[in-house]
Amino acid sequence: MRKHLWTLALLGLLAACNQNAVRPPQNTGPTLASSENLTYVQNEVVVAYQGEAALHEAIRKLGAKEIARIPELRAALLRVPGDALKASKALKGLPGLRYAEPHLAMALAPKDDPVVQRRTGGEGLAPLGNPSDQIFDELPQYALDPRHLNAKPAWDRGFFGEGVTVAIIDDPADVTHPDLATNWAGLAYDPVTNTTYTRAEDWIAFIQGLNALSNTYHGTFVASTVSAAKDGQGIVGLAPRTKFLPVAIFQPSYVGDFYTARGIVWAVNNGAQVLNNSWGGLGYGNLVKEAFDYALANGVVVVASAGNSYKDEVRTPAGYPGIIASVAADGNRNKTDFSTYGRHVSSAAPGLDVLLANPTWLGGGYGLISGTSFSGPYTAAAAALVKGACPGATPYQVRRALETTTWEQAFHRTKGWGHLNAGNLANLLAQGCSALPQKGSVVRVKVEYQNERGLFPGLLADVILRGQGLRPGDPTDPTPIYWARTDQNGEAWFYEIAPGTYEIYVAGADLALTGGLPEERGTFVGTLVATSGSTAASPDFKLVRLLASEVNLNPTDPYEPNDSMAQATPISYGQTSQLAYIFGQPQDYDFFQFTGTAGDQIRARVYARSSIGGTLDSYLYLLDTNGNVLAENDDLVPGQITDSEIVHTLPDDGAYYLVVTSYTIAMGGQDDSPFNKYRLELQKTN
Ligand SMILES: [Ca+2]
Ligand SMILES: [Ca+2]
Ligand SMILES: [Ca+2]
Ligand SMILES: [Ca+2]
Repeated sequence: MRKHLWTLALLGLLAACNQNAVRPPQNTGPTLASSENLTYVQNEVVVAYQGEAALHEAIRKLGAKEIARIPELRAALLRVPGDALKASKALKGLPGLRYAEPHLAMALAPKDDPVVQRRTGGEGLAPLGNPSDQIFDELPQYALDPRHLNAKPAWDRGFFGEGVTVAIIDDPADVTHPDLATNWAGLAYDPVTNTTYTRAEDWIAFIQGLNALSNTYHGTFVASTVSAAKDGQGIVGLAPRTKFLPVAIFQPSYVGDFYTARGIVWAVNNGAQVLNNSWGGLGYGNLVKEAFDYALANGVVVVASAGNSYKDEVRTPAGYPGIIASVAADGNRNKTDFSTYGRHVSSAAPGLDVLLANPTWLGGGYGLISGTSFSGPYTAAAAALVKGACPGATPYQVRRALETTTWEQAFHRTKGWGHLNAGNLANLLAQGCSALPQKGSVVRVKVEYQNERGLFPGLLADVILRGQGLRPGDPTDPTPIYWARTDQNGEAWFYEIAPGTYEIYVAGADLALTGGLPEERGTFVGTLVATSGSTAASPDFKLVRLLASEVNLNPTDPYEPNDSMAQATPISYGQTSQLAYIFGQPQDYDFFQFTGTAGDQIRARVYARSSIGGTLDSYLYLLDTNGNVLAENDDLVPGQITDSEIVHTLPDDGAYYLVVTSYTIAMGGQDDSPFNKYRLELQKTN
C-alpha cells in the first residue's frame, strides 16, 4: 500500500524525510510545498472547467502557463508564478470553473510501512498451512488453496480471465520476468511524459533511467498477483490468462494527481477492463476521483487497497463511490492487524506473507510480502474472472458477484462481505451472465443554498448518501454509505453504487481535516431513490435546496452587520470573539474596534481553518482611526498555517480597527461559505 504524501502529517510518519525522497516529476524539478495536511507541487495548479473560455480566463487571471491537458476530464495542469494553494483559492467563483486545486503530490514510502517488506531467496516460502494442496505451478501458494481463494475449481470450469486486461497503476512493473512476460499486454505507460511503450527493452530502459531500481519492485509483485502465468514454473496469478498493463505513477515516488489521472484515462482508453490501485491515503482529490468516474462510466472495474493503517477509517481512492475496497486477510481468513477497514470496504483477500514475483533487476525469482497492496490485486483478479466470463458486466455487478460468493456471505465492517472464494464465484458464473446480480446506479446530487438574498449554487461541501435504516456503530450492518465532494457548481457524482433509497446528508468540506466517519457526519437534507441501471448519461438526479433554516448551513454571525468602521464591534484586550463567519455576502469584511494607548504592544490572532477547521483561509488588517492600514497579515506561517496574526506597537492613543476577511476576498475575489468560521483574539503583550 503506497501512501499519499499529503496524509503523512495526519499519520505522524516521517513527513519531513519523505519530502526529500520525492523525485521531481519533470526535469524542471518542481518544489513541493505543504499546507494544512496537503502536499503539492508549489507552483502547479489543476483547473477543471466547463468550457475553454473558463480555462483561458483562469490562465489570464493567474498569469499561468498551460503544461498539459486531459480532454476527457476537461482538466488542465497550469504552472503559476506563486503558491499553488493560494492560486487555486484565488480562482474561487470564476464563471465556468468546476474546481481548482493544487497539484497534489503523493510519495512512495513503503519503508514507513512495517507490513510491506520483502523476503526473497527461498526463506520460509510456505509460511501457513500444509503445502500438499498449495502447489499450483511449482511453488506453494497458500493464498490460492482450497481454504483461501479456492482457485482450482474456478480454473477447472474454464475461468482464467482470458481476454481481460488489468491495469497495474503502480511503480513500473517488470514485463520481462519469466512468469510475467507472456501475459504482458504489450503496452506500458509513463504518464509524466505521456509516452506509450510497446517494446519490453524500451520499457526496461525507461525503468533503469529512473535510477531507483532498488526501490522499484512493488508493481511487479502486484502484477504477478493477478497475471502470473500458469506454465509449470514459479507461481500463478489468480487470473492467469489476463494481460496486464503497467502504468507508472510511482517513479519510484508519486508523480502528482494530474499524472495519475492521465494514467487512469490512458488505461481506460487502451483496453483495461479492470484497474488495480494498491496505493492511497487520506484526503480527497477531485481530479483523481473524476478519473475513476471516467473509468466507471466506461464499464471499467476499479479496485483499491483499503490501506495499512490498522484502523477503521476511510482512505482514498478506496473510499470513493463505486470502487471495490479490499481488506487484507491472514492465513485464517481473518483481517490482518494492519489492514484498514470500515463500512465502505467490499471484501477481503490474502494479504499476509503471499508469494509473488520479484523483479529481474533485483535478482528475479519470488518473495514473500504483506499488505493490502496484495489483497487488492487478488480482488482485481477475481473481478477479471467475472469480466472474462461476462464482458458486459457492470462494475457494480462485478462487485456484487464477488461479495455474494465469499466464504461468509455476511457483512462485517472488519472485512466487508467476507473473504473471496473463487470456487463459489465460478458456481455463479457457470449459471450464465443473466444470473449476475442487478445493475448498480449512477446518482448526481446538486446542492444549492438559498437565503433571503437569493439562490447560491456551488456550496463546496461533502455529500454523504446513507442507505435507509443505517445503524451507525453496528459492525454487522451492511447498509451502504457513500461520500463525494461537490464541485463549484454544487454537483457531486456517485457512480456504480447500490440501488435503493438513500438519506442525503451535507457536511462541511473538511472531512480530511477533521476526521470523523461519513456515517457520523452531516445534516439531513432529504432523500433520493437510486434505480438499478441508471447511467452517467441518464443518472438519478436530486436537487438539494438548502434553506436558511437549516441550522448547520446557515450559521449566524453574532456581530453582523459589521461591514464598516461605523458598524464595528467593540473588542478589548484579553478578549476572544464568539464564533463568527466570513459569510452572508460575496465579500464579507468583519470590523472590530478597540481603544489603545501609544506604546501598547498588541497581538491580534485569527483562529480559523488551521486551528479550528472549516474552510476559512483568513486575512487580517489593523487600521488606525482614519482607516489607514497599519499592518496586515495573511498567514501566521506562510503557506503552512493559514490563520492570521498581527503583532504591532500602537503609535497613538485612540481608536483602532481590526478587520477580518478571507484571503480570496482580500485578493479581490468572492468567498461566501457557511464553513468560513473563525474567532478573533486580541491581547496586549506589554
Ligand atoms: Ca508460473
Ligand atoms: Ca461576518
Ligand atoms: Ca461583516
Ligand atoms: Ca491566511
